[in-house]
Amino acid sequence: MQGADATIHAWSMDLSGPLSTGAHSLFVHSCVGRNFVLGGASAAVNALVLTGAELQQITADILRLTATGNITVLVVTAAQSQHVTRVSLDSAETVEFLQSTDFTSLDATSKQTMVVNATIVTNGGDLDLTSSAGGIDFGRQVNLLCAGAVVVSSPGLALVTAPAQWRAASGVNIVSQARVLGSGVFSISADTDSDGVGSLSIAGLIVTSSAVTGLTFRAADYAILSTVQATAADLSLDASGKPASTFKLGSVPRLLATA
Ligand SMILES: [Ca+2]
Repeated sequence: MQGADATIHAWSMDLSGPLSTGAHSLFVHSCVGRNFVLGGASAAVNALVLTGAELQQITADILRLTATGNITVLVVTAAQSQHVTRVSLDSAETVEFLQSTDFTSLDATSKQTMVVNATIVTNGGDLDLTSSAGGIDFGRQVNLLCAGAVVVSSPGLALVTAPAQWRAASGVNIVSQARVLGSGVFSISADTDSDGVGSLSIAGLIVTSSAVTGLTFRAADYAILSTVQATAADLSLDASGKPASTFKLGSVPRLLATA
């Protein structure tokens, strides 16, 4: 199979040789109600499983995995995902990231609340996490490390458990209402390559644990769209470090509350 969009609809799959759609997309659907597991080493799970080794056999521009059940993501290394420009996950229930992953770029959409319990790296592009009807829960010491832009979007709350670091080269957009739990520091760097492109947009963020000691934000620009309440934490806003950049305060639409 080479050079065209392709669709696989499967109850189970066992990929032992290369599968290439070249610059085109590969769509894999699980059967109705069947859960999907991406990554890890074992296919011995009662689900449609694409192991890390099988992922490494796939070459595609977009690899889109859809399930009417849950999608569980286990360990994926950069080598295993290197031939796929973008992995796209879409679950009618939940998407759970249980082990650390490293993709070129990634988008994940769940209908119910998404669970992110391990660090996600995108080494070549964007990271988009969306829950269409629930929230997004980030576990303790879960980092987002992104070569492009990070977008976190949900109608329900985004629960961030400090300590945590979100680092992106070209912007961080938190469309969800965020709550910061846990302890220690939650830091966001939205322009890690310090080229002046990388804004931090926050739709609302409230620290709800008195053990959170700091919010440390660095960005080329800020869009604070609603209340940021640091509670007992120190709030630090910094420019991104682009040479000759200046930090101007005074056009922030609402008050930054630290009490
Ligand atoms: Ca940048």
